[in-house]
Amino acid sequence: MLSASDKANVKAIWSKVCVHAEEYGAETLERMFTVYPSTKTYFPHFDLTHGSAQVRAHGKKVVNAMGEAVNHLDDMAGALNKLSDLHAQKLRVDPVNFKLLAQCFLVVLGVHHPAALTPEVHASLDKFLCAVGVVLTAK
Ligand code: ZNH
Repeated sequence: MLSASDKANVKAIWSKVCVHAEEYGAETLERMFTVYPSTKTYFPHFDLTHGSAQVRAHGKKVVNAMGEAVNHLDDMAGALNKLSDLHAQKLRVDPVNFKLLAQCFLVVLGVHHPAALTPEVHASLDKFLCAVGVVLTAK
């Protein structure tokens, strides 16, 4: 469960993240595909080369979906309901991959916002991303 201070930490750093959804999303995906190549198997239909327009567009969608969760921290399951169906029933993404994506996203935030990513904010974001993963794999 996210505490009140977790929620405040996530909202605060999100104000710096949301304006870079496409850039940070694409960097996150590029790291994930490079560091954990097995994750590429879910995207056989994508051009995964550096700078790919598909990766940029998908990265933006992913970060904006996280933003929806940030806007509904007290009802993430409701906010992500349709996405949860999509991931569980259609895409059938193995839950381990959510941890890998979260890990890469945290690295991207650390690169771009080293001062903002204090240990406390890091911990709150880790809990938040874990909660998003739980919602998207619950079904
Ligand atoms: Zn996912 C899709 C989000 C994770 C895989 N996704 C998607 C989308 C979104 C998302 C928003 C779009 C939808 C529509 O269009 O309707 N994801 C997300 C999030 C997360 C995720 C938020 C976390 C946090 N995914 C994930 C993972 C994976 C995935 C981990 C693996 C690895 N997704 C995916 C796919 C897809 C998606 C494959 C489809 C793509 C296309 O386009 O085809």
